[in-house]
Amino acid sequence: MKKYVWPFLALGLSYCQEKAAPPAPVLPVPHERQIAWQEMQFYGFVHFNMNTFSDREWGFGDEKPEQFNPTELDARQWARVAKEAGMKGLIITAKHHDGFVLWPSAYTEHSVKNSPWRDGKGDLIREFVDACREYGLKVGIYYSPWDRNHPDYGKPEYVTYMKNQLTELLTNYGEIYEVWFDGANGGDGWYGGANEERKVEKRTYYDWPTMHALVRELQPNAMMFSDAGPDVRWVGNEHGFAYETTWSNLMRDSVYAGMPGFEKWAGGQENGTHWVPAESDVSIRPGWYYHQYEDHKVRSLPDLMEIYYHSIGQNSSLLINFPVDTRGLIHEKDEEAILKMAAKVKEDFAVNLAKDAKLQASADRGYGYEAKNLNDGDFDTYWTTADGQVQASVEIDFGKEVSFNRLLLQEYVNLGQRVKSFSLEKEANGSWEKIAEGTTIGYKRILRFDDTQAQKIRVNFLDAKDIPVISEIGVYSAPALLFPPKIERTPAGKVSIAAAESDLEIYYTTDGSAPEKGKNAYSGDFDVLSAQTVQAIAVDPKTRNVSEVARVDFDLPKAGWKVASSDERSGRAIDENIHSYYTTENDVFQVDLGTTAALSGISYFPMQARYPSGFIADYTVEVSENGSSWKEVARGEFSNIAASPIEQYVRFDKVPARYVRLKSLKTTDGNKATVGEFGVITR
Ligand code: FUL
Ligand code: CA
Repeated sequence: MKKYVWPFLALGLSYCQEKAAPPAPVLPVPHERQIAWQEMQFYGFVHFNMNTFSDREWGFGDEKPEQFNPTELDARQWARVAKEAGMKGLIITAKHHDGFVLWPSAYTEHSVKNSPWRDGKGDLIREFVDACREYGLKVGIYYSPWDRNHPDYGKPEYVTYMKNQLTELLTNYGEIYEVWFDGANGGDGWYGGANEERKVEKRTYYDWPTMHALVRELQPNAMMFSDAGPDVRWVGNEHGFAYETTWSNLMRDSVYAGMPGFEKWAGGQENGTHWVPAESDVSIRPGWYYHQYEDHKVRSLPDLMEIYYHSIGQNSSLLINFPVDTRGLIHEKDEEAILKMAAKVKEDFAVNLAKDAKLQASADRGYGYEAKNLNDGDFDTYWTTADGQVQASVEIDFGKEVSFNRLLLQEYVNLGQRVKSFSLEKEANGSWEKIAEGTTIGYKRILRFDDTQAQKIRVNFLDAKDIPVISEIGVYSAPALLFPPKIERTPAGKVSIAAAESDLEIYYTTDGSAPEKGKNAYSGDFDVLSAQTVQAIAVDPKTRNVSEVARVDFDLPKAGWKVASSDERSGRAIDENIHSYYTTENDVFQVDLGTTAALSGISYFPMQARYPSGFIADYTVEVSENGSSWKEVARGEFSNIAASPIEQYVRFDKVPARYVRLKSLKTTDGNKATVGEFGVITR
C-alpha cells in the first residue's frame, strides 16, 4: 500500500507549485516554419536533369531536349531509398543552369515535353511529388536563377519568366517545404544562340524582394534557401561541413546570393540580426550529377560519418545528394553507401546512457525548469537558470561506471541561440578532469572523444549570451569504425599504405582486383612507376572485421618533372601533396616531363584552403614534343569549381608529349591562377 502514497503526495505538491515565468528570448528567434524545418535535420537532394545525359556538371544551354531520355526512371525508387536512409524530404533540380525543365512548363519549349521520355507526355515533378507523398517525404524544389539557355537571360523579361515558372511549380504540386535558389550565376552561355558572356548584378537583377514575396504568398510554409537565406543559408562549402562555431544568427542584410567571399560569413555571427540557420549540402560522389567514371568514388562510410558529425553535429541540417543515373535510378553503390550510413547513425545513438541517469544541476529556475527536463526525450521541455545566472553545470550520475565517447546537447533555440562555451568533465578520484569542450551548441551539437569510463560526469556551461536554456543532453557509446587505410605515393613513385591504428593488418592489390583479407599483406613501401590502381583494406586482427576498400588511381610519377618557372615554389604543384600550392606568374602552368609519353589527359587539383584564390575556371591544354611548337588539345570550363574545388580531369585523344601547358583563360576570382597539384593521364 505504502508505495502508492508517494506519487499522490508528489501530485498534490505539484498542484500547489506554480511554474516560474519562462526566460525572455534572446533575439533573433526562429519563425514557426524554421522550427518545423529544423526538426527534419536530414534530407536528400536529387540532381537529375539534362547534365545527366550530357555527362556534365554545368550544361552550356545548347543541349537538345532529345538528349533527355532515361530508360528506367522510377521516382518511387528514389523515395524508397531516401525514406530507408532516414531522410525526411527530397529536393529535386527542377531547372539547373542549363535551363532544361523537368515539367511541361507553358513558358518554354526546352522541357521534358519535347523529349523522348514518356513520349513527351511526362511530368517528372509530378512523378517525384507523388512518390515523395507516398513515402511520407516532404517535397523541395531547386530552381536555378542562372539560365544558360534562355535568350532573355540578363533582361527583365527573363525575371518575369522565372516568376511564371515558380508560380507553376508552387501552385500545381501541393505543399513545398523548401525552395532552393542557387548562388552560381552570370557568365557565358548559349542564350538562345547568342553564345556570349552575360553578367548580371546579382544583388538587384532577380528582384529578390518580389521573388521572395511571391514564394511566401504561394507557399507560406516553404523555407527559402540561398547563400543569404532569407530562411536558411548555405554553409559556404560543398563538402558538407559546418563549423566548430556555428551560429544560426546571420547579418542577413550584409550578404547576398553568389557574393564573393561568402565563406567568411558562412559560420553565422554571434550578433547576427536574423535567424538564418545553416544547411550543409554535399554529394554522395565528387560531382553533383551522375558520371560513370565516378562509380568507384562513392563516399565511404567513414567519410559519410565525418559529414554527419560535422553537419548535424554542428548545428546544421544535412542535405545529401544522389546523382541519379542515366537509367533514372539511384545507383546501387549510392544506395548501399547511404543505407550503411543510416545504420551506423542508428548504432552510434542506439542507447542514451543519460536517459536513466540521475541529473542534478548546480542551479535551476524552479518548478518546470529542472534538470529532469534534460533527459526526458522531449525537445520542448528544458532546463534553465534564474535570470542573470549565466554559468551553471549539470552533473550526470550513471549509478555505476560506464564507457562512452559522445556527448549530444540541444539548446532550446526557440528562445534564441545563446551558448558560446561549454565543457565536459568526469569525476576521477574525487576531482574533475576535462574530457572535451565546445563553443556553440544551437539546435544540436555532438562532441566526439576517445572512449572514456566514469560513473559521474558534468557539463559546464561556461559562457553564453544570456542564461543557458537546454532541451536535451545525451551520452552515447558509439562502436569503433574501421577506417580504410591511407595510400600515398612520393614523387619518385614509392607507395606507402597506412592504417588508422598500428595494430591493424593491411592487404592490397595493384592489378585492379579487389583486395582480400589474408591475401598479399602489406609489409613496406613499393614502387608504382606507371599508371596503376592501388587498392587496400584494413583488417582488425581481434574481430577479423574488414574496412571498406581504399583506392587510388596513380599515373606517371613526377620526380623527373620540371615546372617552367624560376619560382622555387613551383615544385609544390607536383609534390604529390594537394595541400601545398603554387601561384603562377602569368596564368600559365607549364611542365617538362623529362621524356615523351603518350598522354590522354591531365588532372588539376585546385588549391585547398578555407580562403583559396586563383581557381582556374576556363582553360586550354597544349602539348609539345620539343618545347617550341605547341598544339592545343583541349579547351573548356571547370564547372562549379568555385563552390566545389575537387580534382578536375581533362581528357583528350592520345597524343605524344614531353611538355604540357595548362593555361588559365579565366580564374573564378580574377586573381593569378594557382595549382594545388597537377598530373597527367596516360590510360
Ligand atoms: C551549386 C551548383 O552550381 C551545382 O551544380 C550544384 O547544383 C550545387 C548544389 O550548387 O552551386
Ligand atoms: Ca527535454
